[in-house]
Amino acid sequence: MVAGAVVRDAGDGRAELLLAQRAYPPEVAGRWELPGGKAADGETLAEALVRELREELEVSVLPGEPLEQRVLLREELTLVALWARLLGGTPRAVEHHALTWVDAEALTAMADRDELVPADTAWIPELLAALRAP
Ligand code: 523
Repeated sequence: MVAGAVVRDAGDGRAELLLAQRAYPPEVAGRWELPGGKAADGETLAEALVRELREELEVSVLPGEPLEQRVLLREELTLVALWARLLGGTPRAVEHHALTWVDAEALTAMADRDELVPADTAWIPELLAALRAP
């Protein structure tokens, strides 16, 4: 299972992260996540991320290094996040309720309000460090 930490330069030197609001299942609908999905047989995590974000967001991305935290979702299902950059397209919420770009302050506020998908909270320290890096 792979998710993408898609970051962009907001233009003024600040970095922003793309979050997607889940539409299903009911337990997590309305909460925000790093978008992604399950790798198919024979697919690398990077290949799966490229495919999933093309399907879910209609963008092409360049996958990079994995984030350090790996999240055990359930037995034999580990969630790995890869840093990624947009190569082309404007993200569109094909399967999600909505999409948003957040800076460190907005991500902190969402985390404080408990608006993230539970598994994804494992990445908050790493995400904030990257968003705050000069
Ligand atoms: N998560 C999760 N965080 C996160 C993702 C992308 C997924 O906790 N950033 C969990 C939520 C679901 C499970 O992983 O319980 C499957 O995610 P999903 O539905 O995005 O993956 P799909 O689309 O590959 O899986 P199916 O809906 O089962 O086909």
